[in-house]
Amino acid sequence: MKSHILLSSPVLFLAFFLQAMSLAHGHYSDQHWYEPREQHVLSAPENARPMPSLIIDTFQNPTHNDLGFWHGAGEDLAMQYQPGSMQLFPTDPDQNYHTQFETNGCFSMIPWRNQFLHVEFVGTDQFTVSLNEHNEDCYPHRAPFPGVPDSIEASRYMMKMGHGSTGHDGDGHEHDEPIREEHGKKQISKDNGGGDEDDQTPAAPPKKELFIPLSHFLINQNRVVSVSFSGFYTNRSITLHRVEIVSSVPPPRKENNYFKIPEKLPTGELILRCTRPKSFAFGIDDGSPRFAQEVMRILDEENVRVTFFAVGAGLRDTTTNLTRFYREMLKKGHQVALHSNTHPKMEALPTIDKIDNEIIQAQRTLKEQLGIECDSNNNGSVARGGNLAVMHFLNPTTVGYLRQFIRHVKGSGFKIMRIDQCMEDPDSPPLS
Ligand SMILES: *[C@@H]1O[C@H](CO)[C@@H](O)[C@H](O)[C@H]1NC(C)=O
Ligand SMILES: *[C@@H]1O[C@H](CO)[C@@H](O)[C@H](O)[C@H]1NC(C)=O
Ligand SMILES: CC(=O)N[C@H]1CO[C@H](CO)[C@@H](O)[C@@H]1O
Repeated sequence: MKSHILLSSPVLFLAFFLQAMSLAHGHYSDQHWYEPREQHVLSAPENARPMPSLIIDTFQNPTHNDLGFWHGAGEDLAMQYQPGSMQLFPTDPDQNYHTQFETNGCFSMIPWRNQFLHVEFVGTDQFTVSLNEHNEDCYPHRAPFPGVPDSIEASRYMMKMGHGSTGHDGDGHEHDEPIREEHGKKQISKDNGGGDEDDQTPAAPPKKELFIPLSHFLINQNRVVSVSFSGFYTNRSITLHRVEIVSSVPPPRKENNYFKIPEKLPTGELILRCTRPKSFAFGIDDGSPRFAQEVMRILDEENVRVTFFAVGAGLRDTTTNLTRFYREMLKKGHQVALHSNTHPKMEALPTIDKIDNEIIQAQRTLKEQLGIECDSNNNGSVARGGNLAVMHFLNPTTVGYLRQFIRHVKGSGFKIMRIDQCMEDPDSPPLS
């Protein structure tokens, strides 16, 4: 059967013209405009896999992807670049690697919304893949930047190649499922200008592939900023070779263990902003007991209500006095909310049960100790549009800034309130 495939092309309206910007610790430099591609029709040869619709990154450059935009690490992720690949050496689930669709505005993923994110890599599959939404203004100097991500567990979307499918080296595969060069990949690399056809390096570790329907990423696909890799459960390395959008996935076959796209698992909504106009809220996380009374005094004197996120284990430890502190804060009209049981990095926990337990134990403790039923920022962020601040009271510096920060926010014309109030939760108490 002969098929003709129409590739939709991005039509980009670049409404924002800005200078250099930075994301976390990564630096953007030497930026390029994304050149809209020409609309073209391709005819695919019989039985060929459809040509890729959009190649995002084949790691031909250490700082830019194939679209001409920045790729690099957030946080302190160690990396090693080689032409054609980027090896990541994660030590922490919060570290992340981004490859951007657009630098100076929002990228619309709508033309590809029925297609698939395809990633080729070598190494562990214990990580998450995120599609990151830009902020409402499509402006990197407005907070929050980036906006919300939706994250997907890579391991669920792996195309696992079967053993013995081509069988010249028997079945002695101790480690991870090998993916053979013969399946699918070569057709994709042709688009790259070929070049590695006789690259038969026998020691090269097998490449792995994953396919994620873009529809599984529940973000506003009209304003996408990047694809990122994060949530590293282990410290085993990952070598990225190719990130692209493709129009189809290989059909289920014996060789790929009858690969089938899994169901989308529900993901929570990540909230980075207050909704009430001119509101501003402090979420104050775990703190050190020795600063608690000072925080209380500042909040009393400044007459603001905040939301505390309490860690269960700290409440159960009577030497911290935190249960008495939070009881008093509740009486004063502050909100106390859940901040896990022992404050681990959730994505680093080995099982879903362990993650659930962190929440369940903390819910139990908040109920027992405080009778509550549970269902990063700085001053510059206010000017940039941020209105939801995460605070701690763990060291004198943050506590020292608290009053100054409150006054700066008030002075900027915001009303400070609890998070449930700034999110206009119908169950929140009226503003005082
Ligand atoms: C990586 O993790 C393993 C166990 O999970 C540990 O033994 C090893 O020391 C870690 N290596 C680094 C560099 O953190
Ligand atoms: C413990 O917290 C309560 C409530 O805030 C406070 O009245 C009391 O002085 C605190 N005790 C110590 C030792 O800090
Ligand atoms: C503590 C701190 O960083 N303060 C700064 C916050 O930003 C304002 C300008 O928006 C500066 O004036 C403060 O010094």
